[in-house]
Amino acid sequence: MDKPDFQYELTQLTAWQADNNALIRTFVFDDFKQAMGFIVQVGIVAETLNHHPEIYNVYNKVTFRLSTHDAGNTVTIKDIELAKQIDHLV
Ligand code: H2B
Repeated sequence: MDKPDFQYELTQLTAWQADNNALIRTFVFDDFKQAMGFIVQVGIVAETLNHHPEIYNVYNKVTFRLSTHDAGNTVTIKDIELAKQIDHLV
């Protein structure tokens, strides 16, 4: 029963915006140093999961865009897992 689980998990990611086959969330920090530190933490998680976000940074803001390239740039359970782990870092 993969599909209902997937849809349920998606509804639990309230801080993420589902946009054009991707999950998107922007984090705002006090300064660039904190933003960089967060990116590095997310990078470690991404390596552990072998699933890598697109990362966009402007000074104290970091935006992650999650999609699965191997699945034709769609949102899969891998993106949901990465989003959950990113949320746990905050
Ligand atoms: N990250 C993302 N976001 N999507 C993928 O399809 C993907 C990945 N595939 N990280 C992984 C790496 C794959 O290319 C390697 C070979 O496992």
